[in-house]
Amino acid sequence: MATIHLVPGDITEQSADAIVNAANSSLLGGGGVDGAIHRKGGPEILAECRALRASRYGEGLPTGRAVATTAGRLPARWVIHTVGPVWSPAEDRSGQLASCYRESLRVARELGARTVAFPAISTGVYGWPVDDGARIALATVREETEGDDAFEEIRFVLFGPQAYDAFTAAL
Ligand code: AR6
Repeated sequence: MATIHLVPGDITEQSADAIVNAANSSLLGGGGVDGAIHRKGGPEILAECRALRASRYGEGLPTGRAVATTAGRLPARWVIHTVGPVWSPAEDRSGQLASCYRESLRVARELGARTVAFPAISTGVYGWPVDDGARIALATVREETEGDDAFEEIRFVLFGPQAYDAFTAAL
C-alpha cells in the first residue's frame, strides 16, 4: 500500500515520477496549476497536448478522464492531465471528481510511475469546496491504492494554508 503524504507548496517544484495537472478539456493550458505547469515545464508539454487533441481527443478530454504527456523541464517524468468537474450546487458531480483521481492513478500505473503528486483538483477556478474536495480525494486514493504494490508514495501538494488544513483534517 502506498504512503499518502500531504505537503504544502507548489507542485511544479516537486520531484516525482508523475505530477497531475488540473487541466481543462481543451488540454491547451489555462490558469491556476495548469498555467504554472505549462509555464515552468516549457513548450514540449503543450506540443504533446496539441498532438493528443489532433489524434485521440478532437472533441477535448472528457471530464473525469486522464492522459499523460512529458513533463518537459519539470523535475518529473510525466504530467498526467485530468479534467475536474466544475462545482455545481444543483448537481452531484462527486463521481466525476473521484474519477479524476482514479483515472490518473490508472494512467500512472500503466506508465510505471511509483510516486505521484496531485493538486487539489477542482478546488480553485472550478469552485469545489475544499473540505469536500479533500475528502473525495483521500477516500478515492485510499480505495485505489489499498492492497496494491504499484505505488510507493501518493503526495498531495497543497497550495496555501486553506487546502493544507482541509486535507490534514480529512486525513
Ligand atoms: N501547485 C499546487 N497547487 C496549485 C498550484 C501550484 N502551482 N497553483 C494552484 N494550485 P486550479 P481547478 C491549487 O484553479 O479548480 C485552470 O485554468 C489551487 O490553489 O488550478 O481544477 C484550468 O485550465 C487549488 O487548490 O484548478 C481549468 O480551466 C487547486 O490547485 C481550471 O483552471 C486547483 O485549482 C481548472 O480548475
